[in-house]
Amino acid sequence: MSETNVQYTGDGYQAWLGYHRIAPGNVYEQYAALKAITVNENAEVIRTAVTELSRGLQSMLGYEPVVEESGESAGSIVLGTFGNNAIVDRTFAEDTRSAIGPEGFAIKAVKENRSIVIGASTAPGVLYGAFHLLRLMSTGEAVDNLDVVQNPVNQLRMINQWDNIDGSIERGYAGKSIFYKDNRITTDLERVRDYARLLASSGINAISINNVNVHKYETRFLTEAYLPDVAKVAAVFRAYGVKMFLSINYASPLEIGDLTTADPLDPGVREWWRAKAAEVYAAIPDFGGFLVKADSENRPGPFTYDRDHADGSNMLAEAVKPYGGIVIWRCFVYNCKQDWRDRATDRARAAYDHFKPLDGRFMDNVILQVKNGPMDFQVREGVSPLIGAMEQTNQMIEFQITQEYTGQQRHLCYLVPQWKEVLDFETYAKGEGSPIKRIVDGSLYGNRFSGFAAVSNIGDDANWTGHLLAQANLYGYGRLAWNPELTAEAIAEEWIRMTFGGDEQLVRTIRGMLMDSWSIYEDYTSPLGVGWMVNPDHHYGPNVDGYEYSKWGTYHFADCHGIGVDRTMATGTGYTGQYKGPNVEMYESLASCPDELLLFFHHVPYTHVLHSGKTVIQHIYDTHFVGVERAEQLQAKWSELQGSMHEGLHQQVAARLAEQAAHAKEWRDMINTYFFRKSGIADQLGRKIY
Ligand code: GCV
Repeated sequence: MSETNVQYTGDGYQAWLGYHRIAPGNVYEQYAALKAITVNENAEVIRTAVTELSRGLQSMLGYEPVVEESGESAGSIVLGTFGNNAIVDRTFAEDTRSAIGPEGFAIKAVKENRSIVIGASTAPGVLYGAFHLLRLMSTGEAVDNLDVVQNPVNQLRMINQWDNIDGSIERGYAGKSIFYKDNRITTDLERVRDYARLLASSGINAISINNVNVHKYETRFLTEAYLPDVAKVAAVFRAYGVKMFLSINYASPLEIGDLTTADPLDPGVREWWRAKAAEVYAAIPDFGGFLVKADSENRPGPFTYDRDHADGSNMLAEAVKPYGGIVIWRCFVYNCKQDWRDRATDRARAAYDHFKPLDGRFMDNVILQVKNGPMDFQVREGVSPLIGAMEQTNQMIEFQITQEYTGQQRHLCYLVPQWKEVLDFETYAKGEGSPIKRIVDGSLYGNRFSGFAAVSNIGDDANWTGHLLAQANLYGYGRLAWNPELTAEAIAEEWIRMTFGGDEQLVRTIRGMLMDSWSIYEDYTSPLGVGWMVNPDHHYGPNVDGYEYSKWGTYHFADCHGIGVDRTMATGTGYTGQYKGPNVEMYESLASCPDELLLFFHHVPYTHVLHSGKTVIQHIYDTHFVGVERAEQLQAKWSELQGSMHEGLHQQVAARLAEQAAHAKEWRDMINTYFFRKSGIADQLGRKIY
């Protein structure tokens, strides 16, 4: 083990960029032939690529490559953009070059002189190519035959920070914010730079740096007092090809201006935003645009003035348009004060009901950002029927990397398999062949803007994510946004090899743990898609009736006879009618509704028999017993890995897995007892229910 290899400090700070020292043998000879980096361009992002390559090679091979401007020395990594570097131009034929989009790259190994050439049409493309090469090397792949052409599938690959200026993070489970300290934007940007490295290396190209719930002080980010510091953060991300956005408060003209209204149709308000946009772009010329949560969960918005979301977003879009800016308008809009006892007010319906009628009214630099499910990032829920329902509107999907409802980074829950399921979901929006991934990559309707957004899971904990293995979710999100066709297993494996090295037993074990973890978490928490069952406000831990907005009664409608939310058109809220084609009937009918979503769509007696052959109540008992056993097995599997990684890394995960196993029991006991008492039906296997 190398002394200089920081990965081995055991705190996990280097994450997947630790670049383990490679031992002689196998591919080592190929890698060690690479002694130089040849580059003749000086763009900032290309300089970043050189720094990253030097750093990676030094860590993996133990020597620093020579950086030279020209020359054809053997064993060089040549970097450049098309039309600016003779070697790059010679290496890639015209048809390859024309196949490379703005952020794509080509990599080719030149056997004659054991060189590798990375070519792209832009500097960010070169950086992505450099990270790709480093990924191949740090996962032990051969590089002597490389012939790669890649373009990102999604245009926007964005991270949303929910960080507040006081240093807290809404739904953050890994310490305090790395962006804010003592009510100021941090001036120590080292950690922000390291975050930018992590993001760019996994393919992310955009970030909003403040919470969508914009409070008093963050509203002032748009003023002279803060803009210079905001610009400094933007500069750090710029060097990594990551564009910066800000979340804004819709009431800004009142809060930081001297207007008496924020009415989007008021000429004074429109002028105020135009001037504001000019100020922001003067400070940050490549500013991405605004992210907006309006008229939801008590946030201000156009409803106050009897205007709708199209009026609200278009007014902002007009202001940023001259600069190429965009407005990302969130569709997480529902009435959080609604009475859950009234079965006609179904929160799941809200986004579609609000937005679908507005299709065609949004400017072409507005994107609607829609959560993957209609409720709120539950361990299991239906896919949002709004995605794909608006043919004439730009849309992007929002995932939640931070594990608000999936264990809060104390429990292991690798979310990539869940996201894959959503992306592969057939919507029938334009007939067969309309999966979610084709809607959010813009190809189904030919949208101008589209892509992925996700709520970050990092904080100032040494290992970034609290639970070391939760790093796989951040990495996996970026990789999936780059290419949704990658499998969850392949992404897991890349991440494991880069983070822990290539010991085969270790790779197999951790990959298995990650791949099982979502279903384990689902087993011992809320069953069959019904969701929630968490403690109010902080959302951690079991509380069957506890969700804050269920104060008027249960949200799952469990009584002594049955459980579940009837969302059918025949007898329920009519939500199933928001889907298209065969999906309507699939969810409407008890006979065809998939087991895992049964209670999301139907209210059934506890004795209802699932496709699995079990009754609902027996399924609840069984999964909760099995879930605990499986959580304990995670612990056992991890303990077998002791000695195959730095003890510090091993210990931190062992501690989290112990907490998870203990906590799974609490879930099991609380849920099983509740339903035993409610239903009065005994467990067929006679296990003790506490
Ligand atoms: C940022 C849920 C979360 C809130 C979050 C909100 C949103 O309600 O619990 O913390 O607010 O979603 O996505 O806007």
